[in-house]
Amino acid sequence: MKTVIVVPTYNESANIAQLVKLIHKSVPAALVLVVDDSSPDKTYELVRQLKKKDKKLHLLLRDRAIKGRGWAGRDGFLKALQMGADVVVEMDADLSHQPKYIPALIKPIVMGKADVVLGSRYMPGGKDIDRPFYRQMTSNFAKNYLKLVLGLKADDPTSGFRAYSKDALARIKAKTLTARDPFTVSEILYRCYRAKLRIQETPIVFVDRTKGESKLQLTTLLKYLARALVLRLGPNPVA
Ligand SMILES: Nc1nc2c(ncn2[C@@H]2O[C@H](COP(=O)(O)OP(=O)(O)OP(=O)(O)O)[C@@H](O)[C@H]2O)c(=O)[nH]1
Ligand SMILES: [Mg+2]
Repeated sequence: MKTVIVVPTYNESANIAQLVKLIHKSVPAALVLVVDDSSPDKTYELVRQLKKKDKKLHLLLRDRAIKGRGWAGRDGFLKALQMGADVVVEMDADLSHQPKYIPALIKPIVMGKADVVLGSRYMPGGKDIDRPFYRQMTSNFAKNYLKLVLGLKADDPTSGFRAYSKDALARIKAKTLTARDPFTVSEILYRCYRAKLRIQETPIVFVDRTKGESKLQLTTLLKYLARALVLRLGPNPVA
């Protein structure tokens, strides 16, 4: 089974080399596809350099004018399928998602027991970083709200560390994913539920980024809550 690890990047030059190294260590046979939106810090240049000595490293360079975590992920999925992937993993580049968990994420799919596996911070064995109290409240509320509004049963519906089978990406019509930004994780999971895919979770310990800058703002999070409602009230996206 061919595995492709999709890593969307925007200004991750401080992290990408270390991440690629750790991915190879954890899953030596897997290919890594960095999807960079022409980062101002030239993350893509660094990847180009690394690629010269690393046949398992690939780069999908997108125009900055269409930048976005969601669209980058979607284009990464499509490219991974073109590359012949049977299993596609998506993870952040900032080392919050530790590559050592990749084998546990892909195993249920390889064994034919799941279509989608979520790396979960909120199940026994999993852990979120120690955030300030208000941040914990927000993420807890967001999680429960999404579960209620979208009917999701997962412990960690907003986790961005996930594995999908090739068939899962076809069933959710990855090509037609609309969310340009990080709301994409909710849109995708909702589609997985509507497509009645087999979803499993495996515990992960989430580590706070130590290098590079955060891109998520509180106001954005509030907008997501409204968008979840719109998604739920709209037509079945996988019909
Ligand atoms: N290609 C691409 N990647 C992006 C974009 N925005 C964010 N990313 C990447 O998506 C991943 C998650 O983004 P983060 O900024 O870490 O978001 P976060 O984890 O919610 O925030 P932090 O608290 O800073 O970790 C990282 O690998 C980013 O580099 C974008 O517009 N385009
Ligand atoms: Mg992050």
